[in-house]
Amino acid sequence: MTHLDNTLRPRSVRAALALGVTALLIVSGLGTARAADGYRLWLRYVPVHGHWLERYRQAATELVPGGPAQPTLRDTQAELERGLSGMLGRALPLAHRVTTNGAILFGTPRGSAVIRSLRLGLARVGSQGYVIRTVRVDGRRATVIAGNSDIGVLYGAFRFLRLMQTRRAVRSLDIVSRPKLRFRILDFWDNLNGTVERGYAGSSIWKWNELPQYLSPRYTAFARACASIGINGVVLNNVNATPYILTPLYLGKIAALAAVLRPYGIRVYLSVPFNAPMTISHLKTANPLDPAVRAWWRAKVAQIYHYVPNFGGFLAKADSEGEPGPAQYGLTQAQGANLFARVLAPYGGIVMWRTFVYSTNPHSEDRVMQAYDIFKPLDGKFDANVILQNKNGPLDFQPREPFNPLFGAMPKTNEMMEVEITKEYLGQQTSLVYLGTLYEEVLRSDTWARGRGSSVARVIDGSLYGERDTGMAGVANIGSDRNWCGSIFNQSNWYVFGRLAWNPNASARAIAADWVRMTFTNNPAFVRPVVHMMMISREAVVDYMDPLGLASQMAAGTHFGPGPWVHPGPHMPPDWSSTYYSRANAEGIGFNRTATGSDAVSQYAPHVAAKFASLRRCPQDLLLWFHHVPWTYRMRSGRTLWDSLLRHYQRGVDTVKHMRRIWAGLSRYVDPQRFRMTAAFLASQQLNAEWWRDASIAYWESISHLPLPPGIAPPPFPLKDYEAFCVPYAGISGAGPACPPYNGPVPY
Ligand code: BDP
Repeated sequence: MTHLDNTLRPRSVRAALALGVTALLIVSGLGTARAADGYRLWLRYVPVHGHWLERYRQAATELVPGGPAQPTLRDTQAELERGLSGMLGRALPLAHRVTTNGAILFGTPRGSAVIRSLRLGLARVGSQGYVIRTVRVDGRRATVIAGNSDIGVLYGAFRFLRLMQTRRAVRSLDIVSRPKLRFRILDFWDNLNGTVERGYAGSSIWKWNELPQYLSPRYTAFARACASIGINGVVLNNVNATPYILTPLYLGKIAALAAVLRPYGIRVYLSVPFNAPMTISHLKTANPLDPAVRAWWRAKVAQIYHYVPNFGGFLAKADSEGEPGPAQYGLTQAQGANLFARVLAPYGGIVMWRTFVYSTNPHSEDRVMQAYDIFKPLDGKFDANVILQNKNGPLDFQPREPFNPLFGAMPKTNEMMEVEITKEYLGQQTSLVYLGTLYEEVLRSDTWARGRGSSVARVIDGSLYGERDTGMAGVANIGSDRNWCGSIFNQSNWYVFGRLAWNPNASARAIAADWVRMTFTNNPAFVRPVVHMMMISREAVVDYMDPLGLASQMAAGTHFGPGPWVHPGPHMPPDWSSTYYSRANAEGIGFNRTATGSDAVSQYAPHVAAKFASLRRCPQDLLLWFHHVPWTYRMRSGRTLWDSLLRHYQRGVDTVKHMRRIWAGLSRYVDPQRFRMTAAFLASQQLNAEWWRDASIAYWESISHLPLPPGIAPPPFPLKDYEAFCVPYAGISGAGPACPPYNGPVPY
């Protein structure tokens, strides 16, 4: 470890550190000792007390960097200093070799002869994993945090800090971890004018007008938070992309951002419009078969890599919701994707090609079947550096959907999963919905693609078909709000996304518990009820928005609040309307997707298809997704469908009330600022849930003409008031309000 001697002298370092640690705490972004306003996320590093403090102090006596002071290792050291001094209340001396029991040695075998000599079996952890082990060095007990790359070491350091943050024993460690997925990416739906499509946490965190000269400290704080959970890629701009992002003005800004993110292992990707050659350079066509178009993209990609040498690649939304794509030229999705793949391949770039594509004749086919029918026949036709990006379900990020049938259906094609972290369809900013359970539900769904045990997790981690390029993308919920995500609990969804992208088999409950401990407190009197609240929160929104397999019943445009009455019209395509999905009429409700209906069930493996197709065996929480069922149908509970449906709405409201009560009893464990915000948001969520319940019941009553079952209160307003009411500006970026001014009673 001579390298260290060349740069830093231990004794002077020790002195400098003692003086510097206070200053460090004051100036260091997430480490700032400020009011608990959520800015520090789960990286709060608050002081440890009692017997844990004693134990941890013994286990962390000095820091020993094992490698040259390159940016990533420097940041790792800074994080360990910040975390340990925050938690242990004292600065740790820096040493160039292990001198005391409790040393923390971190680095790579390449950078440190000691780490090399420890034979940690690092071959198992690949380029991004790590080993944390209690070892003896020169007769002293030390903890080694090692990886094959500096970034692996950084991930390991965050893991080590998490152990202390969540009060795990650290005396005798042997942790081996490597990411199961290669690409763990946040997709920002951020527009260059600072608005965020479906964003509910303020404006974009990318301050394009300030870049490249001014680099907000937020970028570094963001990068640290991402690295702490293993996120290694960021798509900077909206999938509904504008061409400006590809122009030199923006490439310069992107280069500056990429340089900030780079030490944290985060690569930058861009969403690109398929017709950019036409809009930027006035080519007559964007047809991928045209040599001029191919040359244009080749030159453009060369230019991008000139600005950003570690550029990650493209994300493409093509032939979808008005975006241009290969279908316009009569070409396949593979021909479109491969155009990008071939120009990116020489640089090692990838193409994330979304399967959220509409068929050219939208009226011809059940909306949820279109992607499968378009992509399945193209299996094997995509270049090796293309990854198809499937939304978790076949429709569009609804509170509950069955898994997307494309998972497992394309053995010769890379497939990654896209989920929304932003809660566009789940109550948006103020509702408390922990999405870990939603993600876990889809990851654990068994596709039966290669028989039992072919879970979606195994499709996307490559263990089913052996792909190398695997991944998961989450539509970010991050904005410029002080608390990053619009609410404290929304932070848990960023957190769980990262953790599941690292290990899609991890438990949503265990991750929730870690997050609660790091974000609030380790006191079990707080952790237990809050984790419980998080674990029931998603089912609550399903109950009061889209119970029993209903989907897409929200208000048009804003997607905020109920809109089961939204029907096709001159400005409302059928497959964007609610009635298209509910198919409710005087006899019953639900979409018949069995062989006597659209036959969407046939897109699943036979075992799964048979289960979904059987009225008796279909999971009841997906009943109306697959079946059109009479109102009088007897459910397994013995109640009629009508009775059961209405009770779900009530149950959803009751769960929110229950969550409110839980939170109300916890004020003594939480600082006032975060307590009050969460309490107020839960109050608003209850109103939202009641609005959903009442409006939905009023509407279904008008269709079924059945009396309300006992115990279900009649809605306070007539249906026409619910139909006329709307919240005009909920998460509609750039565009005007989604409804006319409304002057009647306010049901929310
Ligand atoms: C829909 C969103 C829309 C997105 C689209 C997409 O409402 O804003 O552009 O998904 O994923 O759910 O492309």
